Amino acid sequence: MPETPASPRRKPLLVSASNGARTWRLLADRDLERLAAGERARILGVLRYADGRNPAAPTPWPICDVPLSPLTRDPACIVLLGRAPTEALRIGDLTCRNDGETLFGVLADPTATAPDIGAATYQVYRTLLRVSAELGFPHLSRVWHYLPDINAAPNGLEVYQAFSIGRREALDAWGRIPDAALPAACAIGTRQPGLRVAFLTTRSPGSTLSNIRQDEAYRYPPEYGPRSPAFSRALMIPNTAGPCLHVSGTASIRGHRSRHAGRLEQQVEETLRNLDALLQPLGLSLQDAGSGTLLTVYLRHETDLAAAEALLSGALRPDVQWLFLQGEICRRSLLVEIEGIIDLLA
Ligand code: 3EB
Repeated sequence: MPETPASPRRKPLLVSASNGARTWRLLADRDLERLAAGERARILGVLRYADGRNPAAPTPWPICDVPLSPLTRDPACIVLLGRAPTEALRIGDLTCRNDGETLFGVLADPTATAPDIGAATYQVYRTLLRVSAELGFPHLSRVWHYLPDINAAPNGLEVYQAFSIGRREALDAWGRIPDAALPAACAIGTRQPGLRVAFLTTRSPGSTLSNIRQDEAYRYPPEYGPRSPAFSRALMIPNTAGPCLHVSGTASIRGHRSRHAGRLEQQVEETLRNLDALLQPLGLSLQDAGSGTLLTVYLRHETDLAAAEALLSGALRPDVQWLFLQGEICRRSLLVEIEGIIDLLA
């Protein structure tokens, strides 16, 4: 009998010992000081998660100080790294940093509250779109949105829906971004006032990914709000150090419907299936994700941490890094949302 040929390996992309292409680090903020000089020079900016009683010290980089409690380390910083040493670019009173191809910045409206989130979002998005174009990095790749009381409905309209309207109207007024090129995103609720938006934009366009298990969010039917949410399921940033995939907040949604209302374990499993389906067109599965992968996991209830962590540990390679945060998901029935950065050659 002829020997069966070894099964083809279809995954080398995510597996390599090299750290050369890494676009992120996950650190406690005291460890920012200890980053090696070479990496320190490549910092584009920081997303810092802390309970809000403990504000960030000033840094030479844009920092998005998010009042969400990390559940496994505190405070936690996601440090975004460029492919080369970065430099500051100033426009008005906003300072962004760039590496020649990618730009990072943070826009906040610190006093925005639930009733005025639509107007605040519109203004912040107008600024984001104008600034990134004026600085020469017009392609939105990834936007992080943190908004107060996301599940409240102070004017008879949910805060998340008002946010979606403000974002959509600013994009419509700008008129230059087709739906198929919308950025990867997340939108998470905090318990403090203030709209906080962090963004990555690029000189040349990235490419968006769809998810075969999920409708495009920008085509959700009106039952989820008068204007549909303007984001893509994922976006691949071309980076000379290696491609980097930004995965949007992904939840227990099939098509456009929420699944497994109130059931944590089933929601985590559905979410992992969605993430797996997202990677499928790349010839990859979640099992292939290795040390180039950072997942941020938002849990509505801190008490779900142990169960969620056990499920993730069972489904992912041990060298995947993750960060658990307590935050509110945009649909009330959802208990968990997972987003990620996957450095494909790291
Ligand atoms: C979803 O799939 C879950 O409005 O920017 C995930 C990621 C979600 C981004 C956004 C919303 C957003 O619809 C919610």
